Amino acid sequence: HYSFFPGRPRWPANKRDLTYAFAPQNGLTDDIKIVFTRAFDRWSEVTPLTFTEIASYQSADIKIGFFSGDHNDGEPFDGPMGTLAHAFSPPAGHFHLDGEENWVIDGAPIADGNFFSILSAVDLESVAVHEIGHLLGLGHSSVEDAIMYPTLGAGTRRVELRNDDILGVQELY
Ligand code: TQI
Ligand code: CA
Ligand code: ZN
Ligand code: ZN
Repeated sequence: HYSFFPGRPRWPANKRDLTYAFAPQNGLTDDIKIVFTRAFDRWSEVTPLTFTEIASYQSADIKIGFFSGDHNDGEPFDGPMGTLAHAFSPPAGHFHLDGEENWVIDGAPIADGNFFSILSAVDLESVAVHEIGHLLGLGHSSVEDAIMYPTLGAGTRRVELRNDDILGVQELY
């Protein structure tokens, strides 16, 4: 079953059109950005929310970036595996991904010259869909195939919202 964060934080009722931006220093390719577009679309399909990319990182509601190790928010990343990403509940909108993971898109590693191990491959879209759930106010679910279930096997892809995820987000919006 789905859950919410303590106090049930959510984006306010007068804010249904959310903007997002990528950290400028990350210099992300279009392939990577499209994965986030697909992940946001899954949630906008089942809610009155819309998500639009804007250029300004400063003024975006949702700020997405890849960071390594300590990145000054008190929750340092830890290299391959362990913590993959974290997102803060509404209305913080910070969405950080561990830049040291072996991220894959549609089964292919994001080319960056690092040593790549299939044993630690992490599907970027699966993590994006899960973290957006947190950004919208969902906590973890006890339903094993729900997007908001708290574990994901290495190399596993899980991107389709389940009924449990949909019922949870529709209770908020
Ligand atoms: N990051 C945790 C997560 O997003 C951060 C976290 C731990 C957390 N406890 C929490 C967030 C309680 C909200 C509430 O769940 S993670 C997965 C999954 C992670 C894990 O790096 O462990 C995904 C990030 F579900 F696969 F295990 C994304 Cl998809
Ligand atoms: Ca990590
Ligand atoms: Zn962070
Ligand atoms: Zn989670």
